[in-house]
Amino acid sequence: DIGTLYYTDLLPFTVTAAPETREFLARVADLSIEFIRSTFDRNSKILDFHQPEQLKEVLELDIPAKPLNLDQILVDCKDALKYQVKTGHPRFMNQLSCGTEVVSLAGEWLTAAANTNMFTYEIAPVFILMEQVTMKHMRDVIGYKAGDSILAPGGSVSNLYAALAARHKMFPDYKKKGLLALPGELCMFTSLHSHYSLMGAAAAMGLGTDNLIEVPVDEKGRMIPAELDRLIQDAKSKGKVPFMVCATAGTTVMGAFDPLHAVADVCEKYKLWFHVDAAWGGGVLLSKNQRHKMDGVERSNSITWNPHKLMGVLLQCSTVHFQEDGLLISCNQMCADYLFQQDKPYDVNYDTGDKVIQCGRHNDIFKLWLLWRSKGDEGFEKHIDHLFEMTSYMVMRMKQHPDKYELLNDEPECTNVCFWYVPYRLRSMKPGPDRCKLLGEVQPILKGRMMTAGTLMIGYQPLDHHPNFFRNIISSQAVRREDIDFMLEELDRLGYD
Ligand code: ABU
Repeated sequence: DIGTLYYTDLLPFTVTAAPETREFLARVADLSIEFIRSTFDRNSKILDFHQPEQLKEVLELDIPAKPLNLDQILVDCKDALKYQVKTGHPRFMNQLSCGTEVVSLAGEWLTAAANTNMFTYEIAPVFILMEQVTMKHMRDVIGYKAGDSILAPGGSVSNLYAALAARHKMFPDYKKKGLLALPGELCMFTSLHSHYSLMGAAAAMGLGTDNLIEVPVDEKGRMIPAELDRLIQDAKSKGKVPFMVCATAGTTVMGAFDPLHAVADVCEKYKLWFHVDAAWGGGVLLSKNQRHKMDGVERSNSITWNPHKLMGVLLQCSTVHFQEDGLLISCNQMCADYLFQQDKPYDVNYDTGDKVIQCGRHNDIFKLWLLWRSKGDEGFEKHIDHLFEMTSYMVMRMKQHPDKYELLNDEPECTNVCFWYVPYRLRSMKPGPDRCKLLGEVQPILKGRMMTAGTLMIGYQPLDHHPNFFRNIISSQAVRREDIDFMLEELDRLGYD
């Protein structure tokens, strides 16, 4: 019975403990497999919600002074999954990143076993080559003829890499001289509906959040290029120095795609860096039916694209691509000679660590590469098309009941379906500010009921002048028409009153 053993009875502490180690890991793998099985069981709950104080009561979280035996360690593993939200459940529609792709999970398991750092070819030879091949493939899909790419810890950091490169391209002396190298106050532009990470980049880079200038959007949430042009001129007239525009391909809430050709035209006119934040929408590039939404992306200088979103790769997997090769290293290189020796016994151009602002870099490539091998481009195209088919079905079903579901946008550009659920008592109320206020109050209450019931999860938020509304996200391959039918019935069951 391995339960009575301790960590010291396993490898590497006991060199003869291969069978015990195998048994322990097999039991952990069984727990993981059981979690996956129940994730896809539509009769299972998505979550067993507890308030934080209650959860602290039922979990044993303290770090002990003395070792615990493997029985307890296995109980800890089981409990951790017991109270975890099943983000791969077909009725979890809460987040842009969800779903459990089994092949990607296999890649993640083996990534953990390999436990390496991606900064040098020296210690990650296979994964570095995988990264090169996969990033080149993504650049080909984007339409870049050359370039460079890197995987970063999340879309926000990918966007930061793009902004750093943009500033470096225009002001290469900034790296050494800092603010003294700048002719004035730098500013960058993005849409009012863009991701908040652009604001974070402006703060982190020392521009100040006032120098992230937000461009108005149209009724679908797309940047208005004429407004971009006007705001650039306005900033210049005030003595500011524009250096970058970030268009969004798939805004976080409404899923809107900014018009990339028109934005590219403005960038060319003013000689500004053109970045596309396609963290969410980038996956449409893999579908012949959908990729027209990103026409013009090939004219960009850089693009963020998160395979952990529409492509369903396990968290986290974010990529940023540059049309110009050599810029990443020129911008970020610090030449730490204890790590990036130039006289290593292989071509050191394969070392990636000096291209990035971090030092240690997690292996996020294996789970992407393995999934892509298993699906091929063809499988990914079907994958993306399925998500959009499910979205169209949901919108069609909601339109059949306009009294119950009020759509913010009845032709979503991505798989975000934004709507208000209207409870019975508000259905006959006259439209106006009072009804609007009540509708905004109802959605969080309904969300609370979903979480308590554990049967459904959908996110909500306000936007501009709109009160709270639901944002339903379909980015999991597990979602079927029956889940959408269930979701509509469940909203009614939980929210009718
Ligand atoms: N990186 C933004 C993701 C936000 C969301 O999942 O809703």
